Formats: sequence, structure tokens, C-alpha cells
Amino acid sequence: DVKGKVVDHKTEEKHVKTIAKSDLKAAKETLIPTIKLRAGEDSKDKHVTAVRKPSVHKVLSLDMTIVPRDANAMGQFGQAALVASNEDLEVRKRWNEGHFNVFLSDKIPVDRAVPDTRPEMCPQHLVHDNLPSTSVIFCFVDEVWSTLLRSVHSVLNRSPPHLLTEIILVDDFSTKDYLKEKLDTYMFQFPKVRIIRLKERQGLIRARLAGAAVAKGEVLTFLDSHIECNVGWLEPLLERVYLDRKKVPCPVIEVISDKDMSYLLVDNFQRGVFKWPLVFGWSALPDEYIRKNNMTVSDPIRCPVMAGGLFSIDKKYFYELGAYDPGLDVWGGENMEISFKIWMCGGEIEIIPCSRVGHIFRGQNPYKFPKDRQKTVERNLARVAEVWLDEYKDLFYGHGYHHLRDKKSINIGNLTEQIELRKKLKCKSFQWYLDNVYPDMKPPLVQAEGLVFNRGLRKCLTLQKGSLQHFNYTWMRHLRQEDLCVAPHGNGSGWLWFMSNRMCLEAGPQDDTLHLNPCETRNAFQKWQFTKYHTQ
Ligand code: LR7
Ligand code: MN
Repeated sequence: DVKGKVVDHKTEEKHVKTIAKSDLKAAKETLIPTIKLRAGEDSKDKHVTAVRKPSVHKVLSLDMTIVPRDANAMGQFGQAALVASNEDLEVRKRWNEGHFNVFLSDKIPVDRAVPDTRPEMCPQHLVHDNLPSTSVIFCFVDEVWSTLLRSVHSVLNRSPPHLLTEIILVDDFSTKDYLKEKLDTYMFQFPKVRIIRLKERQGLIRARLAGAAVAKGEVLTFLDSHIECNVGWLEPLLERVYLDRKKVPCPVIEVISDKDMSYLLVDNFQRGVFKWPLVFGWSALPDEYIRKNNMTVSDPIRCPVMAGGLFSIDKKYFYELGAYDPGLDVWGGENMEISFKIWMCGGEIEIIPCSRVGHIFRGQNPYKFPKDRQKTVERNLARVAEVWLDEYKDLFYGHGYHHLRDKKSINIGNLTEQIELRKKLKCKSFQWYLDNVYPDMKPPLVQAEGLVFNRGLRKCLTLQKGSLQHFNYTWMRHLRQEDLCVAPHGNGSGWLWFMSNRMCLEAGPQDDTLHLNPCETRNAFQKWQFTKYHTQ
């Protein structure tokens, strides 16, 4: 008998059903007419069956999608591979080729099995049998041979063939010889693999756009080029897109050790978040949230932002959203861009715990940046901030990026199209995003506080009524006391003048009055000092 969780795709209600194998066909037609079940490997019936039996031991259960050619090979089943101490030098020599243990990677089978790390109930979940099929897109620049192959084989071996339209390898102008004819020849064995060569270095963002442009699948699935897809990784992602084309599902990203190449489990209930100034990180869902929503370890997790490298998206929807800002260079920031865009323009980002992919986390990028790395990333982030953050962009600039406000110091390029796109799609505000998608973010509003001392007049700012002298200066450049904002007379839009870069608050000099004047760097009467600063 097969026990399965049946999801009604209209109400998303779940029912657990036990069905005798012989009754499965009938089940499709009578019991659950709106549900179509996935064709599984052990099925004689092509249309209806339940998926594999649940694993008994989460970590020890073996990968049943392939029978390993060599069960005793190094790193087999995702185990740590050890290097003899006399090979240490060799390990160190080759480390920089990929900023991980390349020497070891080359000794591990390109189609090794990995432990099935899915939560216990995952193998019982049912998915529709008419899921959309996907193009898997790997972009790479100078990727290590063995990890690139292992990435491709993990997709070929662990994706139901009818759901995999093709694998597109986008070579972002690699310099290594082995990635040329040798790669062409190797991949020629696999008709589903296509290789696209970019004529100059584009960076991962435009490389992904190049891959997407030629993709034939209904869904695009982006992956980094040093990953291993785990058992059953694809179906749960496609199921979400099938249920709602505006869902953007991401697998749980597990860890392949950069040192011993072992496949490591990660904690449950992790979601992607950001901190200022737009730094990606993981954070556990609050216990209270888990309890309130009655969540189990296999339920999708809504994510304020995605890590960036691994996700599926309906191809048409990707283009409706304007894809990526093509003005983003090389690496960084595109995960923030697509995340804000998805949420603010009507979509959703989820982590799907039943879908798991291992990724080699490296200490450094193993390729060169055509321009300075730091400058590239901050320029990308400034583009994202200008288009998506509304008044909150001051929070971004305030956290160590003051220099980017000065448009003369850095050319972030033209943003007209991006701003137009946001209008055209009628996307919601960043405030809406914070309130609805990331309410526990609590933006650090106060940048400085206390007495506000004027250098020229050598006096403190005082609120006439009540003679209060304690003020807060927010990241949005409001000077406030509780709910009151300091604002000029006769200006309906109140505090908005603080948003202007060119006007400064000036004290005196004759009497104790305040004026709004053009900023002058050396005017002491425009210099205000707070008691306490929260700047990083
Ligand atoms: O110029 C480039 N051209 C490329 O084709 C630079 C990179 N690339 C390729 C590269 O070979 C790799 O396959 O693009 C892919 C991603 O580059 P990585 O592996 O150097 O990136 P990362 O893993 O350090 O960084 C994460 O953040 C990036 C921000 O731009 C991207 O979104 C990556 O895809 C993303 N990786 C993940 O989300 C995996 C999990 C990491 C986490 C958290
Ligand atoms: Mn990566």
C-alpha cells in the first residue's frame, strides 16, 4: 500500500490517504478527481502512482536514483574523502583553481550518490503528473572540470526525463582550455546538454539572461556550476510553479564541504533575509511563527529574499517581470533585485524543504573581476537601492555607502528603464514589502540621538513647548521627537524637505532662529552634533 499526502491545488488543503496499489488508477478518477499523481520509477502504470517509500533514517538513507558504479569510491554517498598526509602539498597547490579542495573533487566520481536528506514525509508527497518541464541553466566562468561535470550529472540522474527539457551551459568567456573542445566532446554524449559560448565576459547576470533567451522549457531553473542536486529535487519545485505561476521556489541549499567534499545537512526552517546595507543572510523562522502557522518541516517557507543562485521560475513570468536588470555587472545584488521585484510586483519566493541541492561554499570567488570587486558589487547594489527602496534607500546609503550618494563619485548607469518597469508593473512600495513580507525586520530607524548641538551658535536645539532637547535623527533624515518632525513653516508636505541633499538647517546667527539654506561645507552654523551615534 502507498500512503500519500494529497494536496487539493485549489484550496491547498492536505489530506493523507492510504491507497492500495491496485486502487491507484481508480483513485485518480474517483477519490480525488482534481489531483493527478506523478509517474514514479517503480510504477508499471505510467499515469498514476505514489512516489518512493519514506526513508527510515534521514541522513543514512541512500540515494536510490542511481546504483553507484563504485560503492567504495572516494566521497561515495557524500561521505568525507580523506587525503593522505603526503598529498597535502598537492591539495594546497590546486586549491586556488576553485578555492576549494579541487584535488579531492577530481578523485570523486562525477556521478556519486549523496545521502537523501529530505524530511521524512517528502517521499510521500504527491505531485501532479502534468507538471511543466524546465530548462536548467548553469552559467560558469573557469569552473573546475570535475565539479561542473558533477553538477550536470546530478541533474541528468535525478530529474525525471520528461520534466527536463534541456540543460544549458552558458560559458561566460572562460579562459581554461579544458572548457573548450574537451567539454564539447564530453557533453556530446548527452543530447539534452547544450553549450552556449559568450564572446566576452558578461558576468553571471547577463550570462543567465543569455541562457534564458534560448531556453525552450516552460520553466527556467537556474543553478550554480558547483552543486549536486539531491534525490527528488525537481518535482517539488515544478509543483509550486504549477500551482501558481507567480511562485518562485528555491531548494534548500545544503553544504558540500570545501575541505573534504562531504555532503552536509543544514538546519530546518531557515529562510533568506537581508540586513543593511543589503547583505544576504540566513535566519531561522521564529518559533512563534512556526507554531502559529502549524508548520511542519516539509512546508514551503516564505522568504523575504533568495540566496540568488538556485531557483525555478515560470519563463513567461520571468520576462513579465523584466527579467534581471541587465545593467548589473559580474556578481552580486541581482538576488536582492529579483527578490524585491518578485514580492513587490505580485509574486512570492519560497524555500521548498523537499527539494535539496548541495552547493560548494567557497571563501573567495575563484575568477577575476574585470573591474574592482568591491566597486562592482556596490554599484550593483546602488542600482537596486535607487529603483526599489524608495525612502529606505537612505538606510542603505547610511550603512557605509555614503560615498555612493554623490553621483559624481560613481557612475551607476541609466535607470530609466528599470524605473519605468516598476511603474508599468504597478509594483507596491518598499514600505508595503517591509510590512507584509518582512515585518520582523524592524529597520534600525534612529541614526543619531540626544542633544542637538549647533557648532556656530554653541547652543542646543529645543522644542519651545515643554523645552525638550532630546531628538532622534532617523536614517530617513527626519529630525523628530516622538511623532513630531522638525519641518519648515508653510510647507504642506512637512518633513519632506529633509530629503533634499542641497538644503541645510542653519541656526542664527543673529537671534535664536532656524533657517533653511543651501548647504555650505564650512558653515559652522549648519553643523549639528548629536550626543550619540548609531552609525556602523
Ligand atoms: O562573471 C561571472 N560569470 C559567471 O558565469 C561570475 C560568476 N559566474 C558563475 C559562476 O561560475 C557560478 O556558477 O555564476 C555562478 C555563481 O557565482 P558564484 O558561485 O561565484 O557565486 P556565490 O555562490 O558566491 O554567490 C551567490 O550570490 C551570487 C550573487 O551574485 C549569485 O546569486 C550566486 O548564484 C549565489 N549562489 C548561491 O545562491 C548558492 C548559495 C550561496 C549562498 C548563500
Ligand atoms: Mn556558488
